[in-house]
Amino acid sequence: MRVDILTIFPEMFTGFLNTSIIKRAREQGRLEVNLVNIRAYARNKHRNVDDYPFGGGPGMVMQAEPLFLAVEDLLPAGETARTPVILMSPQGEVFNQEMAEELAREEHLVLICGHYEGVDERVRLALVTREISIGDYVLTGGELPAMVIIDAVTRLLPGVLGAPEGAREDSFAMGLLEYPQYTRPRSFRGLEVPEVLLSGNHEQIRRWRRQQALERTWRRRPDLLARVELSPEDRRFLEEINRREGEKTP
Ligand code: 9D3
Repeated sequence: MRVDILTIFPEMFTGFLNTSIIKRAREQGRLEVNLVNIRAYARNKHRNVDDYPFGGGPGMVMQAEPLFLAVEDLLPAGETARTPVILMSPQGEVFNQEMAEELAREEHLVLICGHYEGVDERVRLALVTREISIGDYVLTGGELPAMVIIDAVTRLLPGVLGAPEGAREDSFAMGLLEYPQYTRPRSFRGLEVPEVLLSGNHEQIRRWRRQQALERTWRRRPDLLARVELSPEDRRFLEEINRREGEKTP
């Protein structure tokens, strides 16, 4: 997959792109990242890419022209229809695992990182095909959100994680939060590893983990339970917690 990132702060990406799994994916040629400084497309001598808002008001607005010129440079006419041009924006659709899976199936993405108080509306109207937010909190720009998306998408690309199950088996893909995990030593400062995990009884271990995941999800993220496939045994277990502690399950 190729990802073009349009930003006025390309240096923010260097640590991220040169670390761990993202670095390896790039070295393996599974991820190709092209950092584009929007200022390179500014036509005034101070390389400004923002201006005052028409109608007045606080702050500055990112201009349309540098973003149009940059995207037109990156996408040949035939590719504009196929390639998602994504604006990182607090007003976007909230990012989730399903969107990560969808984006991981694309061959090419263009991510635009906004800054200042906003972006000229004509960018949305005539350049951008999708707007994505990473959640309801206020950041200073779209660079961290772009990294979040690249991170979530890259680990889904074929061959990036060792085993192909690696990506599928974990909590959000299963719809439940994870069960508690332990490693050596068995006893740490008086805190013991649950006996069942030392028992060697794999059926009991499987059931304990499933129940821990169910109980943890019920307590912390009951909203997730509505979309999980529950076995009759799962339902009996959740009904038991409900009886003890109150109603939260469908
Ligand atoms: C007065 C300015 N803001 C009203 C709350 C608008 C605003 C514009 C730009 C607020 C933040 C930003 C910078 N943030 C992003 O560009 C951004 C973002 C975010 O702040 N939170 C979650 N996801 C995203 S994606 C891009």
